Amino acid sequence: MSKPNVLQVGFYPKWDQEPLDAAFNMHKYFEADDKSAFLSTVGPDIKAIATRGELGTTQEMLDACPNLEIVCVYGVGFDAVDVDACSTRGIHVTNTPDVLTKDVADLGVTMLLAQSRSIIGASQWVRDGSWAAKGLYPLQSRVWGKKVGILGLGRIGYEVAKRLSGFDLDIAYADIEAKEYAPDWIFIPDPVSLAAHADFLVVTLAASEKTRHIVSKEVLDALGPEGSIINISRASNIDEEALLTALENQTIRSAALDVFESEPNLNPRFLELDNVLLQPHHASGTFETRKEMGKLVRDNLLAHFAGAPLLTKVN
Ligand code: 8YV
Repeated sequence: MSKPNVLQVGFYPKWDQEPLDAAFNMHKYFEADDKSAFLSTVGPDIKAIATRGELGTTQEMLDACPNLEIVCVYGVGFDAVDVDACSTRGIHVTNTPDVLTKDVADLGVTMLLAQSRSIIGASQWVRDGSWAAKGLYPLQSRVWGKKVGILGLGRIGYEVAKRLSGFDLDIAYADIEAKEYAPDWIFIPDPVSLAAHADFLVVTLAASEKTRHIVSKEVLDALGPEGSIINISRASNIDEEALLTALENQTIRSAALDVFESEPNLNPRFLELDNVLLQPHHASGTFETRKEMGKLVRDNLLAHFAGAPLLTKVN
């Protein structure tokens, strides 16, 4: 039997690419110079799309692949896939939940600590000789004892809260309803009130049209000049223009960000700021987790073409 044709939207490491190439005809969209011409040529034969969380699918891809049966996302976030359009056309969508939760939480906590204790700036102070030339590094605000607001207490938010309570921080959270697995944490459902309460606002919300710019100018104003924001979710959850203005005017203290609206090409205003920690969307980027994510993409594809139940269905 011939191998199913799969449209591969982005790069995968060789430990994923080799088994994918062995089981499927992988058509590498990201390597094509003329993407539209490539889609017109291979589209009618495509049965599956394998994509990455931040890349998702475009309308052009869905339209060019009339025989598409399944979209497999290498990532937990599927906001870049039009799931409703897929459901209407009877196309399955899968993602890679759970396997990445703790790595994403680890990076969020690391970013919070690194930014608030100025780890990058202090390292630079040592490296460039400032320590010897200028003396002691400027003092920073204490972390422990402060208040954290977790915006979205899902799997990742929960792991962030659990870790931060170990740093003697007070935890509050917003979500659509109070969670029974968070008995000691304060439930403040309104994002503006959560920001007003918090010294650190950690954004861990799954992104959708409904959560777009949920961190608005009003939320940033409520966070205030002593407040910091950490985003390990999606850029669309924050009004980036309002965030840049708040950082430039120091109406919030600082930000630590793993995601950006036009990533990987950031708004250059970010690069001018010394009160922001910038990370290249790599919260799930460990060998162990990325291998498990790749395996889930593959196992969902294999299950689909074997007529077996999908492992991690979205729709
Ligand atoms: C990945 C992610 O960086 O899981 C997600 O939603 O954003 C990340 O794990 C990305 O999907 C890998 O391409």
